[in-house]
Amino acid sequence: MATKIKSLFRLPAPTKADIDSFHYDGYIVYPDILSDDARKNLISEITGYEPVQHYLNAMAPNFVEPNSYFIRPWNERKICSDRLIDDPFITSLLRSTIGEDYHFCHSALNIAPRGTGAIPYHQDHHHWRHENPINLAERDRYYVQILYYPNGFTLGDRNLKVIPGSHRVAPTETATPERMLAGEFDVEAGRQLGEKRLSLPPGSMVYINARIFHAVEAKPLDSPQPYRIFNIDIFKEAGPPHRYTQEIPPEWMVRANATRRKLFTREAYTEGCWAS
Ligand SMILES: O=C(O)CCC(=O)C(=O)O
Ligand SMILES: [Fe+2]
Repeated sequence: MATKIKSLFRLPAPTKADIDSFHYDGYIVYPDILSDDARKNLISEITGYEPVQHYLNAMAPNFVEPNSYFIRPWNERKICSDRLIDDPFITSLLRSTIGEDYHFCHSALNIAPRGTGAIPYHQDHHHWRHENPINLAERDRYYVQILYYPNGFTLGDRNLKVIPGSHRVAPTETATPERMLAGEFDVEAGRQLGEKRLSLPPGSMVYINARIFHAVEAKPLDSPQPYRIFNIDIFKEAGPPHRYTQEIPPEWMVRANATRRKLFTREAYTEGCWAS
């Protein structure tokens, strides 16, 4: 009998409405989706990671710091963070949105303390702005970002915001977020494009098509939350490397089962890898 793997998530699989939202809006929001144990373990793994601990200790007690902590790729993953990569819920989400043929691209970790500045509207599909044949051919393939907010965020306090439907606009030089918000691409998108600011409780996740424009607001100096934790896993349809497709640490490969090995078996980004 097959053993049922216990999930870190409260839901077994996405619903039909979730998948529709992914295609129509370009993202799915899952408030408080991590189980209580998973959320607590993820937070303690991240804050217990030595460089993060060092960073947090150095800025205590006020947690006001001009520079946020950022690491990419984030390879020092412990039990819970490691399981995020192919938890049954994540596998189910990826299969039902982009299909079977995908790879793990890379990960990152960010700690944003009070005083962290805003991130302007951007897309994260790293092939779009590179005019060479490989990248042009890749532009319509899926590149999915899974954003985790273990301690959540509130409006006006390092909140994520998105332009729902902006993934439907062809990625040309003229398709800027300013013009989208001014209504110039409503016809192409098939809807009125506008900004949606999110607010999410601890243990939340946002699953996005990296073609949507998204941004992050600043963290005020008087924020009641000392720092916001953000970790991200990125997956891509099988194909050439993206800008940040990471080297897989050899020890990950050694302990990977067959399914995971398939996720990891792809070329990493290296200087010159796009030259044909
Ligand atoms: O910090 C966030 O909430 C999202 C950051 C972001 O846009 C990204 O990592 O691509
Ligand atoms: Fe982004």
